[in-house]
Amino acid sequence: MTSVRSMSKTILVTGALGQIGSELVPALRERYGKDAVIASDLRMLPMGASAGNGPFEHLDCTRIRPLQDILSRYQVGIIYHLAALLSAVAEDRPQVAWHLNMDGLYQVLEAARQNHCAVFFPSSIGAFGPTTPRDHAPQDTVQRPTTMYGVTKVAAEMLCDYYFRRFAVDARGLRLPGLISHVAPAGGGTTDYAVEIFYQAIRYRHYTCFLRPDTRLEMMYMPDAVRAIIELMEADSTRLVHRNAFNITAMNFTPDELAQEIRKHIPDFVIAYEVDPIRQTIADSWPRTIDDGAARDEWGWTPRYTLETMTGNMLDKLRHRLRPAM
Ligand code: VAH
Repeated sequence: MTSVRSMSKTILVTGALGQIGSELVPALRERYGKDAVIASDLRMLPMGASAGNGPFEHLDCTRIRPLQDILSRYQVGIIYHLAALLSAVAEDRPQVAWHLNMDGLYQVLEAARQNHCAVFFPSSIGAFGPTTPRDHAPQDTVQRPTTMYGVTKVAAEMLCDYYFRRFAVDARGLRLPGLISHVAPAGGGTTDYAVEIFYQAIRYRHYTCFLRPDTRLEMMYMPDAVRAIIELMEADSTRLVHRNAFNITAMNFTPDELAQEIRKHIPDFVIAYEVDPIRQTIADSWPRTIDDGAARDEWGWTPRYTLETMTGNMLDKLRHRLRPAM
């Protein structure tokens, strides 16, 4: 087996209208051609939207028949399976989270097995728990998460490994940190503050944060995350020892440190704190920092954006779209 790309036919992306999909789909289309990438989502395309000028399919990936139908109709060779609930929503609706996050992945892996597809699966630092070392959490370590989101991510990592070992499904994945994007809003995660803060800083020069000022978490700017996903799927299979669930990160900071960085660009920006106990408990159950040495060694992962460059870029991009409130 060599790289996934060399054996690929068409690409299917589930959850394409979500936070990652909104930027991954255009990047994949740019790289492989617009008709080579089928975007799909449980949600319908908003009126007048063009799905980034390529094919779009309405798909509930927990149902295998329509999934199979798309795989054979488009001769799909790789599935980027992004459809999932994020941590805070999953805590609010644990039964729905289990159904979407687990049944969705199971059907995707089964369909991939039957149609000889490779699979990308996004795990998360949420796959760790309070008994994981809180600093420099290793690649291989204790994973006893206390959230439904984390439970589904650990089970999913194991299911991907199982499908590779048992059926040779080339299932690869990353443990992503909090993702920061100016394209799509975050949707129900614990790290959403690091996206919302930029919108509020430009509009109101004020943000009320739902995490404590000293809550340190790993983070990454979306262009780095999109590049990491593509690089992993193109990596030479023979170099991959882990294959699935690589720790990766680019930066870590606290809300207080992010606010200080924003203040370098917007000096009168003010941050206030109103802690949401549910999201704070989730954040406190995750490591503060992780070790991404395996990703660096096995497929050459290197982040490009730091806290400073990400902040400058986010503010530049958003200033073009948003007007400050009067
Ligand atoms: C969440 N952004 O907050 C996601 C992520 C690292 C956390 O998986 O749920």
